[in-house]
Amino acid sequence: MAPLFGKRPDLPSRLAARVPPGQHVVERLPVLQTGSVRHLDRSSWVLRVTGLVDPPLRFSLEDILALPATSQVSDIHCVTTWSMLDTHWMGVQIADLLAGTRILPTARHVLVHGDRAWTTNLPLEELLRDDVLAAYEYEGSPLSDEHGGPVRLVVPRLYFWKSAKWMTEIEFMAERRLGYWESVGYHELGDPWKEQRYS
Ligand SMILES: Nc1nc2c(c(=O)[nH]1)N[C@H]1C(S)=C(S)[C@@H](COP(=O)(O)O)O[C@H]1N2
Ligand SMILES: [Mo]
Repeated sequence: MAPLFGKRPDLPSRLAARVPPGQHVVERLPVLQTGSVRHLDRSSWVLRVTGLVDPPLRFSLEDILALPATSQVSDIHCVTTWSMLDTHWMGVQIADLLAGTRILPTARHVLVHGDRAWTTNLPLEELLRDDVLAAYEYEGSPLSDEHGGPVRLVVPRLYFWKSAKWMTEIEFMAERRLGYWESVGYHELGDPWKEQRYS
């Protein structure tokens, strides 16, 4: 008997192999955040790259749009057990974003800041993977407020709470500092294939 997958009981087995343990597939990307959806003014928004980098960087949305663009199809896995397959994103790979600076050898961790003090932490090597994007388009349209526009992080290999919406700062640090969910018991890494939901 074929296993059932929540809202997609018809899921063919070649797709089922892409769904981590304990997850079910949804057809639309839910909208989730702490508090309400933010609206950031596109003309005054800036992204800062701070901490253990030389020099620090500061990007307007125009600056981001002028960097080399990468489009990518990713599977997204939320710790609340939904997964969405084949999401389409356009944005800037982290290597392209950081081309104008040098990460100091003492940097080991990053804290990614969203709007209003919301943060999430990542080990440096997870940020530097080539499937991590500073994304500004979702499914062919500019990223909406609901999904974190103008620019959000997309970290497909980890549970979706690592993908900071309304991104305003990427801070490089020597020591780990826990983000919003990590500090209340979510796993510090959050690998969906290892079901690293809570610590
Ligand atoms: N700034 C910010 N980013 C955030 C969050 C948040 O509360 N604030 N929530 C995270 C969580 S828990 C999830 S599941 C995803 C949801 O993204 P979506 O609304 O585009 O589906 O955003 C992540 N990024
Ligand atoms: Mo989430």
